[in-house]
Amino acid sequence: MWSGKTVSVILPTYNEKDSIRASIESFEATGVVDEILVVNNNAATGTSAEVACTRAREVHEPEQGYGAAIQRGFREAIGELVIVSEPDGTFRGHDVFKLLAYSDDFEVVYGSRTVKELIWQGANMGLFLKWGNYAVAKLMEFLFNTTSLTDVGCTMRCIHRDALERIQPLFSVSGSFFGPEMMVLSILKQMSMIQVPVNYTERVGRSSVTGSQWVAFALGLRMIRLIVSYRVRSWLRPANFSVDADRLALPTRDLRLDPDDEDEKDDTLPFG
Ligand SMILES: Nc1nc2c(ncn2[C@@H]2O[C@H](COP(=O)(O)OP(=O)(O)OP(=O)(O)O)[C@@H](O)[C@H]2O)c(=O)[nH]1
Ligand SMILES: [Mg+2]
Repeated sequence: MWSGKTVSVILPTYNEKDSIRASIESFEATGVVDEILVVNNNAATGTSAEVACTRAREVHEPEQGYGAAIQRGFREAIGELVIVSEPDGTFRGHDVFKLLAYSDDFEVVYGSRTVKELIWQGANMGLFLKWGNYAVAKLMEFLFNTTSLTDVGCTMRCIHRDALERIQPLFSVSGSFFGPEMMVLSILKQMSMIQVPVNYTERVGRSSVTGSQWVAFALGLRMIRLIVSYRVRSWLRPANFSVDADRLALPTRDLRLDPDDEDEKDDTLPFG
């Protein structure tokens, strides 16, 4: 539980047999996670046996793909705060506290892996990936005039259940660039959001996406195409991305003064 809300962690898995158990245990060790949901996406043989040694729940998603696996997790998770991460050893369970702390004030909290101080030795975040992610994130920030963004490929994120339900029907990407699609949709739906640095460590086992620079470069181009296409579509058909009037970018906790609360007035307006 965090701030009176139940917390779910979704871990999509494909090729993380050797790291998934330790990853689950690192989230369990935080003491604030109520549910750990592993989405087995036709994962390596032996993965289920590792998961069975923990208290995580496992579901099987037959449709192949990073986006398909995470969307299945969103449909299955029961927490009021839903966190997504990867069980490949690159993220640390302890970092849920960074996301949760900001979730008190924001509907969506995205992680960023491009802050130098938190990139560990051996992490797959060399100059090409770091500046590539940073550049595409700045393109998104510029095109949508939104909050400061420094990464478009970080899986680690936290979203409130009611916010998730507003963008869930719009998800269309089942592959590796689902991450930026979710970011763009949360911007278009004018959610309160922020991106915060998280630790990024060395992967256990072979990376299947960003391990090859060519694959990563092609993925970057597809991400740019997706971002630009959403920008153009939202200009041409704004009704498709309309926002409920009462939902306009307020923090999750309404920080405005309660005009009826005399004590609050005294505390916060010493000269008033
Ligand atoms: N590659 C791949 N990953 C999948 C698939 N389904 C789920 N995933 C999960 O997606 C996450 C990303 O895959 P990775 O192999 O770690 O990709 P990566 O090269 O490390 O890419 P980054 O994590 O973005 O740096 C992992 O948690 C996978 O288990 C799939 O069909 N293919
Ligand atoms: Mg990874």
